[in-house]
Amino acid sequence: MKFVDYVTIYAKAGHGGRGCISFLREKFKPRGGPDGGDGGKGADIIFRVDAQLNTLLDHKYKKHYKGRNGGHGRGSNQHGANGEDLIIKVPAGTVIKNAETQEIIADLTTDSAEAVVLQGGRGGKGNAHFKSSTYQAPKFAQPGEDGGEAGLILELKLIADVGLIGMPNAGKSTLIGAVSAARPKIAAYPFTTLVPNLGVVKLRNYMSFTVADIPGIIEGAHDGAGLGLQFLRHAERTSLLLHLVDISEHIEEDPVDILGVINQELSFYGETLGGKEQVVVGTKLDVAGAGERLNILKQYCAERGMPFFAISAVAHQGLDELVSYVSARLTELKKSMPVNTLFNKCPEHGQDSEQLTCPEDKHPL
Ligand SMILES: Nc1nc2c(ncn2[C@@H]2O[C@H](COP(=O)(O)OP(=O)(O)OP(=O)(O)O)[C@@H](O)[C@H]2O)c(=O)[nH]1
Ligand SMILES: [Mg+2]
Repeated sequence: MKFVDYVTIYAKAGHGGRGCISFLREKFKPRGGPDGGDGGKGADIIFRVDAQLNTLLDHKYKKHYKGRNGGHGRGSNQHGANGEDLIIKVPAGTVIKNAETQEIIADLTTDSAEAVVLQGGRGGKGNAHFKSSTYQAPKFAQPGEDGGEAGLILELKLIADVGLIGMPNAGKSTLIGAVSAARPKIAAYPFTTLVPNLGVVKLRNYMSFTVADIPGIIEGAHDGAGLGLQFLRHAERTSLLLHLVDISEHIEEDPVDILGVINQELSFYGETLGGKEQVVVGTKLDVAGAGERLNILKQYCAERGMPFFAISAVAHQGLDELVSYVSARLTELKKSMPVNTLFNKCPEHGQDSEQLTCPEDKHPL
């Protein structure tokens, strides 16, 4: 399926129905008084997460959404029908922004989470409302109000605990394939992965964490080289980055230089990634030969107190150690971070669900 993670759409909520001007006329009630009903409310535009979705593809082709208008009020105090709300389904991790102001309107991260992004217009009041002791026969009613309308940017930022980053061919997809049920394409040429893959790593103690395999990055990516930096948005919400560096014997480039190039690109992307905690992973241990490149990288990390693991995803070496470390570290990070994608958040106040109530108003989570 095609992966789309950025679209611009236009949406308009429904217009409120007109209030009615009417007077009761019955055989023995010649002046029955005003009985014009109110107009119905226009449809709201609501965005809702559908866990089955993992792309914004639908919105690439359908770009205009319009909510139904409210029905007009009628005589005999009949209220116009409310326009049925228009629900637009999006994948978990969708950020909705106003296209003009770039303001974030909603960030929908959990299944079934929803947000009213544009309000339907209020229905107008019918003339029955305007009757008073001095004004018995009002000949006016309110028109319905306009519904909100706006250009909206939908941006998908995948929800994953761990992001795999590194040069093309570093072995990112092979790793995710070895530790999860994900089966991405793997090949001996750069840019095999063109869109991110998600995998769930299940541990023996029934814990699990999610990993995002991000397409490879090369020097100059911030200037558009290779696939650019666009896919790094999917690493933004992760708690930990696994930085994969190929340590095979036949590669000439210094592994520390490779690490530096990628980290430079991450800092070009911004603080969210440049400052994120990393675990350095030397890959393809089975073809590391005498281990010269392995040792250079290992020593570099040791000197800087950076966690380092050497693995072979093909020969299944070092994977258990890496997975155990990542799982333990995520648990620690979870404790120290009050708001994190690992938690269910209070939909109203973004509070950590490990607490029993949201302190804002003490409602249970
Ligand atoms: N010998 C050996 N080869 C590996 C290992 N891991 C990956 N490879 C090979 O390295 C090549 C690239 O692996 P991928 O997993 O596709 O690399 P990637 O980082 O996902 O690459 P891009 O998607 O292009 O960014 C493939 O030919 C893999 O078979 C490993 O542990 N040992
Ligand atoms: Mg790949």
